Amino acid sequence: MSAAVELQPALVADAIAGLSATRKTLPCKWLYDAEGTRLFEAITRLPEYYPTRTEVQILDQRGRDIAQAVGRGAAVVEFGPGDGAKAVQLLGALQAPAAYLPVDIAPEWLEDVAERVTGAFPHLPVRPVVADFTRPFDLPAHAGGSAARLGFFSGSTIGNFEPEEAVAFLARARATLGPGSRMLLGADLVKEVAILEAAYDDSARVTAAFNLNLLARLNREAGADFELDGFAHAARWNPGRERIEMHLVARRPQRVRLGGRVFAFAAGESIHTESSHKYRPDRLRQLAEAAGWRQARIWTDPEEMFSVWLLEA
Ligand code: AVJ
Repeated sequence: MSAAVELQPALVADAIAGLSATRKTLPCKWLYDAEGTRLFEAITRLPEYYPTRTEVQILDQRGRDIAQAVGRGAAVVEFGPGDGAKAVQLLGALQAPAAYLPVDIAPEWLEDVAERVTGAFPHLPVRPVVADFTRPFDLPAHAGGSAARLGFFSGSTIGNFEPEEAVAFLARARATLGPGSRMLLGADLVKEVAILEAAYDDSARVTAAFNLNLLARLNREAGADFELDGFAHAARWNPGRERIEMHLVARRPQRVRLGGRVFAFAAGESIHTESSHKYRPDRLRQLAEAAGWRQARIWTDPEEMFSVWLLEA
């Protein structure tokens, strides 16, 4: 029996829009289907991919200091909890957290996260919130009671937004979390180009597989006919915008069908699939302030690879 995978109208629409542009592009959120999520988790364990382990190290080594700065009884609202491992780490460090509210667009994931956190903290109220946090949303009324809210946005996912989008996200998060709230934010820092490029072009080629999986997904869920060996993964540092860009570069001229259209590629033409902005602390502080937040604290690892910020509304 052939696996009848349903076409995803939103994916088809985004792909048509992105591939019709002069500089072809696809939104990075589509990288995370089941296979993409599995590959991303493998990326976080690669020797070259320092962000996850460095952030975990900061949360671990500075946990007491972070807990003191946050204070007792915070209701933690996590934007994009992943597998929930960092939530368990943070909740374990905080003093008497009042509740945990993971926010994600994928309900199946939220159930796994809720189970994991409840397994670790059986008495902690856990209230999953199904929402796309790249758009405005409200928390359920009374979620977390009257406890002060602590937003948690880890992994430098903030870097996947354009800077203007990052400001818009931070401003919306401030409104969603409400008066007197705080935000714990993980952000990757500008560093030597060789380290950055290796982190996004690893020698085991896991990141290449992660990027190319997007084309396989378009074939499965958007009815496209990409030849997977027709494209190569590339990770490039853009010095003007201080960001790593992932591209899928056509190895030869080709035509691809998708959604009843044909898209032509010249040899060397690329699809821009993700930007991962790296920040200098001054610049991120500006963006946070433009969104109405004040920096209360900033923690980094000894080599200043990664940063964790406590922002106050
Ligand atoms: C989604 C921000 C955690 O940009 O570093 C990893 C995604 N892309 N390797 C990042 C990613 C390629 C990652 N984050």
